[in-house]
Amino acid sequence: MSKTLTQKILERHLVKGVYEPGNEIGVRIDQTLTQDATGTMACLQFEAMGIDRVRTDHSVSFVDHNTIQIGFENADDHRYLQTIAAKYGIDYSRAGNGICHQVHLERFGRPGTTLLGSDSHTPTGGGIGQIAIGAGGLDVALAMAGEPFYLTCPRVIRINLVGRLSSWISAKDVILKILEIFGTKGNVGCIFEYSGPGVKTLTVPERATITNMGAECGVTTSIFPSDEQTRDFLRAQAREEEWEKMDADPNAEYFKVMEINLSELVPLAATPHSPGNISTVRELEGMEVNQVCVGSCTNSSYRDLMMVAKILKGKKVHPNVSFILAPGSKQVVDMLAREGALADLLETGVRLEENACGFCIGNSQSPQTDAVSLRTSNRNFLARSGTKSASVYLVSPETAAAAIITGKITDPRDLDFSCPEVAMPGEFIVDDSMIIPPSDDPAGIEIYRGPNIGEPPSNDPLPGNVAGVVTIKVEDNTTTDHIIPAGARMKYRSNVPKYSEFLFEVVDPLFYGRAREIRDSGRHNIIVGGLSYGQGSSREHAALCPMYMGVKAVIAKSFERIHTANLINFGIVPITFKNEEDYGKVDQGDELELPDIGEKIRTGETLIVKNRTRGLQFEVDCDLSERAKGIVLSGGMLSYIKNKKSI
Ligand code: MIC
Ligand code: SF4
Repeated sequence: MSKTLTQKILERHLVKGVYEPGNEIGVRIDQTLTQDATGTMACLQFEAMGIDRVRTDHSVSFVDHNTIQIGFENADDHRYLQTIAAKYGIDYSRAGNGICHQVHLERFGRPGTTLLGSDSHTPTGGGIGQIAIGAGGLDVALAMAGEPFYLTCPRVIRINLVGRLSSWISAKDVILKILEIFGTKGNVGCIFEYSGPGVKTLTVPERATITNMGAECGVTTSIFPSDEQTRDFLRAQAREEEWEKMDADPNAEYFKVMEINLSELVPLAATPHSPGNISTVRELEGMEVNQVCVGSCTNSSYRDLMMVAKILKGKKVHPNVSFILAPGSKQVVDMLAREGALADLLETGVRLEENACGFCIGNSQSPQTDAVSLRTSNRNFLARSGTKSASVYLVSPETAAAAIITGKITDPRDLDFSCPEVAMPGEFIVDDSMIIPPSDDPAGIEIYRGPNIGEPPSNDPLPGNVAGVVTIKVEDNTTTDHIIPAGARMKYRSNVPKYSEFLFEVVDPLFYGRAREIRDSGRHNIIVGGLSYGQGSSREHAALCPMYMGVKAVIAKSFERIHTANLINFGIVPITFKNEEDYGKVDQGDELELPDIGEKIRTGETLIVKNRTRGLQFEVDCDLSERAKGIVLSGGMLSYIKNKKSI
């Protein structure tokens, strides 16, 4: 039987279930990655499992998010992560070495393998032919302990690339086009598999830009074949022996097939406040720009920054623009320095940030009030930049560079010079000295714990009846950035009681006070959401902090994949309206009851929501696998594991 590339890799790793789209399957995970903002909690959870060494082929702990370090908290977390890595057999990529996805692609990603990462942009690894999936920290901790990762066996969508990108158009425009077609919701349970003659025209970093931002469509992951381009990249990274040719069979069947002609693409932009709002740059041209930020795991490779350096060579940053650059990795900077491009960039008047997530997560370089900020990153959700009134447009490095020169949104094809060429180097500078290998004497390692690091909070089993108040009702496309902000608040990631104070801060700053009052009065908090609730990041704090505040159920029109898994892992029941119109039958402040919820989940009987305030009731769905039912009824994964007495 002909197979898709996805099927070939997943079947190689299948340990539970039958490969049949829609089924729950468990797969072995070869590699894991964690980053510091999700990693501390993941490591605390891993420690609680009582395993003495990670059981993956390779696990890496990256420090790239919280590198601003205002106060002691993040520096303490980094030290904790370093000691955990040394003790448990994990490579530790120090702050300054680069963004997890960029560094993982350069140094560790391997065709044909599985990678699970506690960050939603882990699919970047799909650019090198890996099945690379983002998940909550607890799921990654379980994978580090050698447990399978459970997912819905995906429906594979083939994206057939034909043609070749024209000058001034790049990989970012490809993924923005895909976002225009597929949108940010409705793609749960799918994988994008790229194929066709256009594939060989794209280098690995270009492919990685495309798979990285596939995350914004809500697919499980995206993957490119592993071919001669992949081999060239691995050779240039001095690890050609890790190459393996991987491709789909010629007659493989797909859930859907879609063709994109690369030659027809034009410069595109995602307009505020969603990566799914796509316009052509032409439609936006002339708009004055206050800030341009280049970097993030989407567009910070050697190819991208070299392109920006070449476009800007000999020019100055427009006086009204603040130009921020956050390189993806130390390797990228070393390369730019060797080739003189770093000096060219510095001459323009750039403001250089560390090799880290930087501006992307909103903990630095927040733009001015009402600013127009052009960014090469992947998310422009309301307030993510740190400035609620700012309008963030997501663009390619070429479009960003054009605005740095002109001070306005400019179609780069209108610049009065031709597009520079950037060739991939035959050899990258390989210096892994900022990756600290695990200790040879793990017993001798004492774990460092700063005062901001708390125990992961526990939860009680799900009560027989849930009865409480709708503490908040939110709209369609509520992202995890809305549920719990990152940016300046992220330094409390290891301190759940403190971090919980910022729940829904962007949407409704009074949420925390209300939730506390309801919880402390012995009632349950219930959240009501619209379509695609929990879009965006993998941050499990968007479930963990609500759990801490006594949220027992979220009733929404639909959910996104990672957030659903996180809710289940923390014992919060994800419930969907049977009829979307019933969303109108509940309001914030309504008293709700879900009678016999425990029993009904166990038996699969239809769940009823009684709205005591309005005197009406309606049916809802709670479609959980047997395993997920067990977890939710136990009050979350940690209690589930404890009850099973083993993992
Ligand atoms: C993001 O881009 O939103 C983050 C910050 O990288 C998150 C992870 C986190 O919240 O720590 C993600 O994408 O998963
Ligand atoms: Fe970091 Fe931004 Fe990428 Fe998230 S999206 S991993 S914050 S660079």
